[in-house]
Amino acid sequence: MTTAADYTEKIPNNVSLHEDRRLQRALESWQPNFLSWWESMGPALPTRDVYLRTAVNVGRDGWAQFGFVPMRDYRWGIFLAEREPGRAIGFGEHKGEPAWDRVPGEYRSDLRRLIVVQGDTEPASVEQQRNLGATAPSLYDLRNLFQVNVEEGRHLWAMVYLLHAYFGRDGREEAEALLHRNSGSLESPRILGAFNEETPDWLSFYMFTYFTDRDGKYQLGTLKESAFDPLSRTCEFMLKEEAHHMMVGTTGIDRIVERTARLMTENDTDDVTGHGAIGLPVIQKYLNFHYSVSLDLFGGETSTNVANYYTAGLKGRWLEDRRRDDHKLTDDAFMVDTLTEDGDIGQTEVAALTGLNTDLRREYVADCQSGVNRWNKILADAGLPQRLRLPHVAFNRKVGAFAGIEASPAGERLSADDWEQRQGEWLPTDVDKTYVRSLMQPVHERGKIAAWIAPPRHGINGKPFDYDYVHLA
Ligand code: BYC
Repeated sequence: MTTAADYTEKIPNNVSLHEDRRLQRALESWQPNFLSWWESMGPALPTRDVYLRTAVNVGRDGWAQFGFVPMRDYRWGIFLAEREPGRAIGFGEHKGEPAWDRVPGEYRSDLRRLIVVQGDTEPASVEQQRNLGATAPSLYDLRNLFQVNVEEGRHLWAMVYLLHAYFGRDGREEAEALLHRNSGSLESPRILGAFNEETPDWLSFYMFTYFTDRDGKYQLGTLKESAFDPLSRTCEFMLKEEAHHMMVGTTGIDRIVERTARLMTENDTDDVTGHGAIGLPVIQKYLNFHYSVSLDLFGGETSTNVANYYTAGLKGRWLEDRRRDDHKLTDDAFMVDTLTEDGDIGQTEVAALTGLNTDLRREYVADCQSGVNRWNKILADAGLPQRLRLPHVAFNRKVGAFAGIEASPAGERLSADDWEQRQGEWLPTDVDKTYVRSLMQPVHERGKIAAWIAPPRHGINGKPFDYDYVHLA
């Protein structure tokens, strides 16, 4: 296998697709369905072409090319990271055995489930972001939105390739179903909660790319450890693209906080609504919402599913090879968040294997905190005393140990009545959402930017901020 993509083929790939005519034909017959899904559910704003990155190689250097591409002609390809010769399974009961090139019969349905769940999130996010182009704060931001969208489309291709190549007829059926479920649909919604929420404005978009894409980073990190080598290699390459999505979220919120802080200090006020910006309390509420729905994406605090996935070698831990233990965990214990017998929010010790969702979530929480620290530094540097915070893990949860209770962002348990009365202090209200939406007026003029966000420090691929990143139709 070479690392470079073959762009002479209908479906660019580095998996020698031409050597397997049946698979090639099957994927070529899925391709028009993907394209019609993209036309009807992908970015709604008509464009002529967009300055986009396209993956061309999976090697360390020069893996992507930049250029103007009509989005419909984007070359969605199939790329697996280079094979690591002699790769051995790193954890679970098969630790030390050679990694698998095929799917072992006994793990077929679990592996398919993991791949389908992963695959389902990718088109879901494109659907959620479909209408954002109409209100982009600048051409730079518009281009980043489209970059994220086309790459999520490619990540769908990555999972569809695995389904077609390794799961026969049920794999092909699952690949079709990935295009039929839709975000927010009542009849056939997307599988995971956060992917049925709306992304109606750009504050939500940046929060989503910060918090929800970051779940993607951590889940892909665990699947990269998988004993099933094609899954491992595809996730490794997806993580490379994912870094840009993280950057979009992190710097997007940086820039909103920066703009708000500047207007607060210049005008000596906490209330920036009169200046067309987003006040810190509203930013905090959006943060609370997106963080808490993203915590739900890790599943329950304790889970037999995750224990089974780990033991079987299907899904590892974040940075598995840096952990200093036996990588089997059969005799280990782990503290997880729980509701105690008295109904208090506390912790309890469980078998380490069943606590692995909590283990991953903790890595994620620490990473989320680093963004909050960055935004607080922007506030501190502006001489402001206000700070943003991550809410408590029990706040606004719909999955896991705290799904049945209500808690404040500080982690105090609340009665249903208290929650009803006070949730508007912590989650975006209709008034907040209407205000944020009122700010979402498109700025599609080269070099210009909306009043509620600061310009970025750097453009894309060495280009300036005022580059014509998108040519509208
Ligand atoms: N909503 O044993 P449990 C990304 C289900 S994001 C609805 O507690 P488990 C991206 C669960 O499926 C990354 N249902 O947890 C980001 C199970 O159902 P079954 C996506 C939920 O199974 C931005 C039952 O509840 N990738 O890439 O250990 C843009 C009991 O579950 C939810 C993955 O998630 C929920 N929030 O963990 C674009 C990786 N949570 O099986 C892309 C693959 C749980 O009993 N998925 N349930 O019918 C997994 O590893 C696991 O399925 C989960 C759940 C982490 C999702």
